[in-house]
Amino acid sequence: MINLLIFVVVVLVIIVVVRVVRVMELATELSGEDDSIINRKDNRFNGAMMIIFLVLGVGAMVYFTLDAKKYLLPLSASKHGVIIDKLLDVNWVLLVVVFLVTQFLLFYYAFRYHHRKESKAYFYPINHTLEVVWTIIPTIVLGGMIVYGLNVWNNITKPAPKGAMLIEIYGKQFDWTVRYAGADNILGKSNFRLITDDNPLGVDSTDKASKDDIIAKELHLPVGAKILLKLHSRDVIHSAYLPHFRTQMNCVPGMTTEFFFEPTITTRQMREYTKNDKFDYVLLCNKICGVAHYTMKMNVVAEEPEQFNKWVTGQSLVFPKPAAPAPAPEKATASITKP
Ligand SMILES: [Cu+2]
Repeated sequence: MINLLIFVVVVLVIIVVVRVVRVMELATELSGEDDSIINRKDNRFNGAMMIIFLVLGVGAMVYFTLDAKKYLLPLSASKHGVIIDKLLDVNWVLLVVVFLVTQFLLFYYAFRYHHRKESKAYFYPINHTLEVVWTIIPTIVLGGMIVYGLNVWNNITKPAPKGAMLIEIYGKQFDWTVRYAGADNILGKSNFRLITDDNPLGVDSTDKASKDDIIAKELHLPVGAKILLKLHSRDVIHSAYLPHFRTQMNCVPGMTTEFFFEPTITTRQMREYTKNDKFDYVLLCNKICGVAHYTMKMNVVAEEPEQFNKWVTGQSLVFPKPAAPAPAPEKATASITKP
């Protein structure tokens, strides 16, 4: 109902504007003025419109930017995420300052120097100093940003330290499976030729390291741990994306990719921070990989190491140990007792 009312109001406003313009045209005709000649009033009006456009435009930009804040990710839940966010913040501050200054000058000058019959443009052919200044300053600023950005990039893609906890993330159309390396922290070898219904990751059962590997349908991460994700795909290119951890890496069939990160905030803490009891971290596919791409997500739980250990020990092994055979019933044996 409210939408219908808004629509009716918009239509009425358009009709009123059209009528007012027509009345103005008729008034000009009656006064005998030639409206094809741009007069001083027109120029002043256009100049003033420049300022109105500037104020409305910047006002709308500020309003919509603040309004869109609710759609942004909450604070970063990983160590390297903090430096990525800072890099973005620095970029935004620079962009916004330059944008505001240039837009103000652009529209203010259009207003201030609108055409007047008596004024004449000042001929100003060249100024080398000015050109040097506006070339050198952007060069230094942009050069600084590139060096800063590369530094951050090298920092987040540096090799994982020895002993980092290995977790395999395996993507296929259209779900994820997780494999933990177990007590030895070595993921058993895998090969796509070994994939069966019972062995969806094609793990090699003859490899000793695979004996304690654990398979799971939920990704649990102990906070404070150093985690090295090993990423695989069975079919097409997927992209494992953990937005809250500022982590993303392609999963490419036929090769292993990896990403090292350190989670810092548990799910419980993030629920408190976002004041949302239903908040959950999520692993998404961020590469359009087929018709059901959008369904390709997995729940992620970040928790204290003790809780994580409890959870991981309750998960099933990739190759569950065969149940021990039931003990044979004791045979009644005649015993000879010496008198
Ligand atoms: Cu995918």
